Amino acid sequence: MTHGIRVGLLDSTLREGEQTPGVVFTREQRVEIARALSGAGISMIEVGHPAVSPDVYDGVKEIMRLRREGEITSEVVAHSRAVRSDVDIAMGLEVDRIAIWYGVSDIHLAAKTRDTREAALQKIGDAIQYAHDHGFRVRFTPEDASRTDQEYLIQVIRTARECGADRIGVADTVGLLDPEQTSGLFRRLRAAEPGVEYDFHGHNDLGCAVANSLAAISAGATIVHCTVNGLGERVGITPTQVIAVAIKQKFGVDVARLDRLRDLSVLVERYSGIQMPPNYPITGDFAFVHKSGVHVQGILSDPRTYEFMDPSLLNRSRDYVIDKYTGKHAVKARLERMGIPLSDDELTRVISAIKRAEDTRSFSDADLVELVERETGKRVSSSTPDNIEAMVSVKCESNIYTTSVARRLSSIQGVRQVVEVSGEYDIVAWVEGSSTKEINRIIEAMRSVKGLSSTKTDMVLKKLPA
Ligand code: HCA
Ligand code: CU
Repeated sequence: MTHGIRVGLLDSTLREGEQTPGVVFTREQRVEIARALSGAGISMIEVGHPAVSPDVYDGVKEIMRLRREGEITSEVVAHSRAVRSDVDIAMGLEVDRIAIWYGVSDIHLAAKTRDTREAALQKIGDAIQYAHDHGFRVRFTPEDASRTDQEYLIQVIRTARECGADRIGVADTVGLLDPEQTSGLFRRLRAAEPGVEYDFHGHNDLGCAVANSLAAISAGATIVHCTVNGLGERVGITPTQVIAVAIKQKFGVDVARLDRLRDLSVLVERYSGIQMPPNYPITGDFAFVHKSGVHVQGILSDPRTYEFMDPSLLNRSRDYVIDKYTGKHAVKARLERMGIPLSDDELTRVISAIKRAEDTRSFSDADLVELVERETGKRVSSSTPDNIEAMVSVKCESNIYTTSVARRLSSIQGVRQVVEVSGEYDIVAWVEGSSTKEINRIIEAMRSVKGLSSTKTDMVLKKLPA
């Protein structure tokens, strides 16, 4: 562990994240996400580019109201092009900091602005000076810094500092750096221009965004940019949940409340419509699920055998897959958790039944109870938690692809099965929860799926064996 590192996160879910294909946040969602990020203790949040559209503007305005009332404690940053009209809009909202950016690589200069290097320096300097003269803190981001001629990059950074920027955001806009290059770049920039603090903004096109962010921190960056679930242009940037845990693990620094990360991920899944795969690091469903008999045996005797971090720190718990690879230890642990103690002999019979069951991919608690009852003749169902079930019928909007709605519904926690049907409704979903409150929460999550026009819920009163 390296001590003495000073670092924080800038979460850009509301700016970079909204540049993900298909993602738009409503004003209310923007405010709710900002509150959640602040509640998770993130240092800075980039809340959008207010000059882009009225709803971004309104969202930022509301966020700043909450900021003044002390309900949002993160530093609020607004994005701005290097033009006075954008800066004016951001200043009118009284944000804490204005982040001005400009493409400075030869590729960007030639293709986008058609500026000479000199002309670009002029425009950059003018916009920064303008914001600074009005009393605003300014971060300047040389876009495409990772492909910019380094002598010119240093000139850009010097100009930005002289005109009043106190932070420089080094952007790997196309995501082509590796960790070694990232750390080399930061060391050179800091040596050449030590009068400012540095951010790192890393795109994930080569899957190196987290590793590059760690390298940037080791080389002196004091803020790293991230988005919840790694949203952003193309394949996105550094995921907040992963970098927060990686920084804790590597540097021992708390840059976010780790117990909030899973909820943040679920919230942003819901509002972005982009579901995380189960094998996603840290917040994915499988992050603390163990399968092979050898692994489970190890975990049960000391969880450190196959986990570097205790899942309870993330407000999560570990679980074991029960299927034909499963050993005795996992089945025993799962049954004990359900309050079902079995003798060695009974356990052996249950395990051999699991191994014989060819068509079952993995056993849920209910499957397991049924199997125990069948194999041992014991009646144990009463010791499983009482669950409430409901059948939810769903109508989709006429222009929507039903299967995509069905797929989204099936990934909501608590939704057990989803079928597409003909007739009055388009989809029927089977929902299960421990209380009516929980059922309501699940149905509310279902209703927030895009393309769904109405739902009808029938509670299950009695189930008969087929
Ligand atoms: C953009 C470009 C940017 C800016 C990064 C930053 C990039 O989409 O506006 O301002 O920190 O990746 O270069 O996201
Ligand atoms: Cu970016």
